[in-house]
Amino acid sequence: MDHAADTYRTDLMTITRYVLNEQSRFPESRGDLTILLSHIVLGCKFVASAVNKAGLAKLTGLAGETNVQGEEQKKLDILSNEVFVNALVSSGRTCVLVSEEDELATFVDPKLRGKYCVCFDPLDGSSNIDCGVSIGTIFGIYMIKNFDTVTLEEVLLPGKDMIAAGYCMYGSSCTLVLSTGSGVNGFTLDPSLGEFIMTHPEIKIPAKGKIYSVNEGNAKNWDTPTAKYVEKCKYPTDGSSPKSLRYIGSMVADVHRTLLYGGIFLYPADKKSPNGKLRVMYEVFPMSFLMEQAGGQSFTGKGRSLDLIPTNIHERSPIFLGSYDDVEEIKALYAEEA
Ligand code: AHM
Ligand code: MG
Repeated sequence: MDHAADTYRTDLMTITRYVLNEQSRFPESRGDLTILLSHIVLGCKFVASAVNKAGLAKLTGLAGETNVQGEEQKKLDILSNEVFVNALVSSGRTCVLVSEEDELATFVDPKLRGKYCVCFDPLDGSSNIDCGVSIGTIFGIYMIKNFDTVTLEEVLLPGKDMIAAGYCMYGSSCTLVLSTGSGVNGFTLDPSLGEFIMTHPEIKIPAKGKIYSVNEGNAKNWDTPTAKYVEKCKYPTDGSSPKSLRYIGSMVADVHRTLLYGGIFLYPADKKSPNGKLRVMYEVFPMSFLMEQAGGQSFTGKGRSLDLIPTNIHERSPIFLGSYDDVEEIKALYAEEA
């Protein structure tokens, strides 16, 4: 009998092994995406460690700067942005970086350029940093043909053109969820090994869920379809049970729960914010890509989220994403309105 195997799993599917396996399905691949992803994974491990130590290292608190959206920036946001910019540039596989924390896109020095454009929010959910609630990194990756001469206009691409997307959640454990366009897999950081191990293979979102997730404090400014939908969640008229409300206020955590348990996450337009709050290129697109890859869907109130074509790198859009059938319901309410 194999005693070691009784106590320990000894054949581990690390994220590196998984990505290399994926690469071997494309014999012509030169391993560029594998290298890029390993640099992103390094960035996630660094930020995970910094988040864990934040209280201890006195990294929390305001750094006295404001970011592009005029929000106060926390020290951990700045640190995380630096970590990812350095990791991405030094991979030698990127040409343009779009970060929530930087007003302008970063064009990588031609000597270090590669074919990928990475859009990312280095530390999302900043209002949750100081109280130790889950926060995360979100990223989406495009391949750019003419990367030597790439211009800003050439990276304003629809989300459906992304070739990979993912997020890393710094929560009770550190979980990285990734799709390279053939399904979604989840990996959990084993701190003793310093490796992400596959713990959630082939994630599929339930077709219908029992949870809705929205900031109800904005209800007085909602449009009719959103208001009607949330009313139906609480007072269903078809004999079904009311849905439960869960809202963390960290997109990564709210989307992660939605992906695993099913249900719907909404950040709608409202009278004060006609485009909602969440940013198209590094929040809406990567999460919508993952949802579709897991069998769910994502809607903007007008159409499929991944069909949007951004006109600037920090553009915002309303978003409704999650279980296929739940999103169908909100789509029907918007169709009634049209
Ligand atoms: P941030 O980029 O400033 O952290 O804001 C994004 C966050 C998302 O994680 C979350 O879904 C949303 O803001 C919550 O907003 P609100 O506090 O308005 O409910
Ligand atoms: Mg954000």
